Amino acid sequence: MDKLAKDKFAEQYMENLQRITLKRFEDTSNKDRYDALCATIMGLINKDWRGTKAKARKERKAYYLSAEFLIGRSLGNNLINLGIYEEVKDLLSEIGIDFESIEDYEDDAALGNGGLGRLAACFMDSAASQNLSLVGYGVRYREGIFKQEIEKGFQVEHGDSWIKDGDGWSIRVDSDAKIVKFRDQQVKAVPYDMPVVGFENGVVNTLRLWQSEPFEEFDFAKFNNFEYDDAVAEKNRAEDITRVLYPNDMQKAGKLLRLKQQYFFCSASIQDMVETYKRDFPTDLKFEEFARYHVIQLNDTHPIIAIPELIRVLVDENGIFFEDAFKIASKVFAFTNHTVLQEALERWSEDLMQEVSPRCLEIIEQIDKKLVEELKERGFSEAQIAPYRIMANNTVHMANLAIYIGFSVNGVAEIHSQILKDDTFKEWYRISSEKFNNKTNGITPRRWLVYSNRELTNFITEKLGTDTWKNNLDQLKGLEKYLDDEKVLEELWDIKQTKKKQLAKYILENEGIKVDSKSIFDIQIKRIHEYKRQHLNILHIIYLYHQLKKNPDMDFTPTTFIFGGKAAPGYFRAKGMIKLANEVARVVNNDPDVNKKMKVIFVENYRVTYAEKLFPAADVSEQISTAGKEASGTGNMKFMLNGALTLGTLDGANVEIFAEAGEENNYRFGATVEELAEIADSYNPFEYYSKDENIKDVVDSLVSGEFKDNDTYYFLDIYNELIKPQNGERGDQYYLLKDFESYRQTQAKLNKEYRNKLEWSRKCLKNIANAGFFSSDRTIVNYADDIWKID
Ligand code: GPK
Repeated sequence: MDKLAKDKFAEQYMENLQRITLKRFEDTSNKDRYDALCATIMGLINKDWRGTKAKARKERKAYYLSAEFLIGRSLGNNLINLGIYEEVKDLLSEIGIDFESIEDYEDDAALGNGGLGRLAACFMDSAASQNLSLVGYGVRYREGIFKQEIEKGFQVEHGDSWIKDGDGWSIRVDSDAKIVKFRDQQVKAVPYDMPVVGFENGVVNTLRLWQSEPFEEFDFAKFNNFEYDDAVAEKNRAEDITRVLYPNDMQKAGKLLRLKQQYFFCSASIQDMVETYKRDFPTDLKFEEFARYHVIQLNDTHPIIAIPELIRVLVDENGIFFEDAFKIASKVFAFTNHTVLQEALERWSEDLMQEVSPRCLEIIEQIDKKLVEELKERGFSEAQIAPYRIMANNTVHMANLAIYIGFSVNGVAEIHSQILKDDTFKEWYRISSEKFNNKTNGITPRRWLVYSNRELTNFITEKLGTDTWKNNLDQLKGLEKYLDDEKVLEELWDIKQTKKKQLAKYILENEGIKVDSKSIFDIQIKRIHEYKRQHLNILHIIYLYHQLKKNPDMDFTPTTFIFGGKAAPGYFRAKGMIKLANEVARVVNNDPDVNKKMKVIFVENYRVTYAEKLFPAADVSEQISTAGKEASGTGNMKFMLNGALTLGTLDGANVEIFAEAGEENNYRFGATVEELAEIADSYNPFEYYSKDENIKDVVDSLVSGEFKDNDTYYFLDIYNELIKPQNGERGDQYYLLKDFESYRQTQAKLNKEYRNKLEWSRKCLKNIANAGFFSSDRTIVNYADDIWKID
């Protein structure tokens, strides 16, 4: 900003502050000051926003349909992308406002569960930054993911009404409201548009989130008739649809309300596209050309109902023949899969589908019929057709619908996309191999480095002699010339120390525990899940604890083990894992024999804003999922970019991280997908338990009374799962005991090697220098070039 722009910004800010509050400056609260800053920024970007919209009119655009956008805070990120972060901070400080205290006023927009939702947010940032016309469509949940409190070591869930004090980053567009018709109910879908500011390029894209509302706020006739309850019932029923985000990731909810949410936002979005198309091409309207202007990326199975909805709108409301509508749809839709876990692949019962939209169900039946005819024509038998069926046993198989109609099916990392072809969707791959492709995930370097690690950002800019790397992340490769420069390696080490001290301070303030910032920061932050194996990490901590108890002078580099993550409220075992982490933390942290050498922290309410402090401070990135189960992971990339070394299995994007940065610069352990496939039928965890003393010791400690679960049977449940067959399945579904020894040895190796500061720092630099591939700028350009065909 030049002097003029700065003065103008300051003037606008003061004007907004006064207009919003009617108060004297001295009397304004932090909340007032935060609100005024939002308003000023919204004013500043308004022209670019309108400009971007105008330019993209009548152009081919991509639409990202996603039930989740895990945005976090917007203030800092928007200022960074506008290129005015430092200036605004200084400017505020000149008028006596501390930026950080007003920044803390912003609630996270936590409209997602984890990786899938955060990926959508990173994609929006990258598309705008790469000047790509991408419109995001989603749900404006009034309640985001629950707030997690840890009480006595247990997770307790609380509501997250993030917009109760207003929402400075949205514009309500009443004129674009739609009517969504369910079998038994009609509601208004009101769009709230959020700006997506591109990185220093004048582009502002749009994320449009739909909120459900009644047609009439209040039924006065009923009220006058003394039917008070009925008067508000209809309003509540309408608002219920977007009331709350379902807090399970990787698990189909199977609930009517959830399907209603999906149909709600998909119907509104499809109507929006069709209406806009008709408005933009009033005279020369040709629906055959709809696919020339629209490509819709379906973020997992949740928005797949958009397919029958598009066909419905074309056929029923625009007089198109079914066959033609089908053809249009098959050029418009592309599908991304995010998991191979069967429990996440949505299948809806016909009854529920009927409850939500009988017409869509009819269309799905028609599509299934067409599929069956086609396959019969190709000589497939009934039995051969079965795995392809979109409707079978009174259920609708959403993934099959998307793969049949869609022109593209992609996984989110090389290994994952291969498993889709070999296993999950192998039948489809046999007949439609051309649809299958990979798009390895990425993360936006603006939020995950420039914003959250100012120190490392400055270091990189100084070393590269330019800051053009911020949207050309491959340039980080240039850092390799410092791999043997001891001074630079020390500088990098010191930056990590700074970030660790900052985190230690934050942890003391928020968790009330003092940690040694000189210790190794070993961090596992992600949703709590058996396949992610936080309990492998915990069992190993118990092992170390017992070793240190026996031998306090053991050769061991002090380590702080940090966990963070939420469990789905109905996921018993995951909640047990949280209790176990907290209980081990309590025992270890309070044991004076060991607590100078190790500490265990479970951070409360892990979320985007906490993540921004954790990633930059990590020495070790725990990516220890069972090989083949983690589709990609994206936290692994955030750690890498911030100079942490990966302790991980050959799973998801870890494989590509090892390939880019060199396995020798990270810590790989554990069985591979192939090795696990080989032993799948013969694996006997009990053998590992009885033959390996270390394993026996830690597994037994789950039920010995050393760690207390307050009679919830959480720990017994974990114990049983590890060594006993469970309803017909063998124990240890996720091969913890199989991988334990390999994990133990690899931990021991890194624990030793950490002491060689220069060598460690060299590995960190090597990782940072090779993190360029994991920019979501690269991912989004891959989508744009290969799938969307937009420039
Ligand atoms: C996958 F299927 C799902 C889901 O429902 N939620 C979710 O967050 C994650 N994911 C994968 O588990 C990660 O491996 C992946 O990196 C992320 O989606 C983004 O693709």
